[in-house]
Amino acid sequence: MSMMASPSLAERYLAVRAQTMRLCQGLEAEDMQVQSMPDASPGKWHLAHTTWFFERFVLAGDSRYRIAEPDWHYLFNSYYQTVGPMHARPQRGLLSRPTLAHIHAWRARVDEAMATRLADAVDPAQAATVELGIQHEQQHQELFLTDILHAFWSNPLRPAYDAALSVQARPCAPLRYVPGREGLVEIGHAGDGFAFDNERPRHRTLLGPHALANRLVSQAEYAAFVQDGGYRKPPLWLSDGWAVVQREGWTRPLYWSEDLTAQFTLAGEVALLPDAPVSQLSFFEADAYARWAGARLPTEMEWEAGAQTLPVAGNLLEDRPRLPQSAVGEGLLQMYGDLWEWTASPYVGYPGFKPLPGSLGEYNGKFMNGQWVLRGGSCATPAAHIRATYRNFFPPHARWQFAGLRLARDI
Ligand code: AVJ
Ligand code: FE
Repeated sequence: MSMMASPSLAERYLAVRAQTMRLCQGLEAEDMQVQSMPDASPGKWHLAHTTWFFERFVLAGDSRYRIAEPDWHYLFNSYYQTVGPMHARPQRGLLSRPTLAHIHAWRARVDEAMATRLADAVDPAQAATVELGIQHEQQHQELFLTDILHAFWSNPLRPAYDAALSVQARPCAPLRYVPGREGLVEIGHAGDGFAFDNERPRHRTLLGPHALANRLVSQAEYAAFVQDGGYRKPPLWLSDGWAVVQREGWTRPLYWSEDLTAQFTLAGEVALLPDAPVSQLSFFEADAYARWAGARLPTEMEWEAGAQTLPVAGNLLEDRPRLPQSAVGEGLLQMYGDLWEWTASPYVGYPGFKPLPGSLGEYNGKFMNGQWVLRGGSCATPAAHIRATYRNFFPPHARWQFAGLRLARDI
């Protein structure tokens, strides 16, 4: 039996902050400045916003701590209306000042103050806010990678985030359907471990007879949909999805080349990998593919019931990200890691949902309209951050995330 104590809050705080810095390795100040579209943020902004979160929600309540740059709170508040006004999201790329060096210095100062603070006894409410800040920083680690990938894709030189990343083309398991649980099942988070408010309360839900595909949809399978004219057949699409296809001229996944031979990844431009999962899809594309394949997307309840008994293991972020991999093995594969999975479920509160009290109640609850739930985490999701009950969410047209799909069907 291991005699190692679990890491303290202070140790986990510092480890997660250091992990953010590891993701910056190889990036230049210019890379960190780019905002390639209104929905994406500059890398520099992610570094500052996560720091703001700790300064505003933890340190600001401490009379021994001095906020050196109160004006920065306007710049790096994301969407907390009850905290105060904020700089417009689409204009984050205009913030050449403070410089990247200033933001690094701010991070160091906040880390020092946090370490001092966490060396003393912290009351449970403060500890919960620090924990939320840690989980928040982990969410932004994924968003950082997602946005830098989009920024590099937007540059005609198509620079690689990490040219040394291994690109493997290995075969994946044949597509199989695994029957899921039926009847009343419990989903949602209960107990002591961390969970966001949107994962609670644990409650019962009714599942019909269904089966989940054993793995994610592959690039070869998705290419067959494209070649079959999938993006030109209105009956395959939801009405709003078809409108986006028309308006934006979608003909293939966001990062695929027009001739369907290449894709843009964190390793730069590489060949399509037929057996690796198709990624950077919107809900609309995932839904249309499922219809074309004679299947459907799983509901989030079906997904969670399938994942509940599996160990949380897969291609998740440890030190540096790896590309999504092909799936090998038996049973349900890739439930965790590789890519987030779009579900058929709209993002709404569970029965009895209560947002956190105060300003942090703005964290998740106010986004519960017009978005869809994704499950399972991706190659950019920190391994210590994901669990069976975790609910990610994005609008149905969003297609720059590390997101793909798994098929499901009624049986
Ligand atoms: C759950 C990924 C949709 O991107 O706004 C970051 C995560 N929440 N800061 C988002 C989040 C607060 C959130 N998503
Ligand atoms: Fe945030």
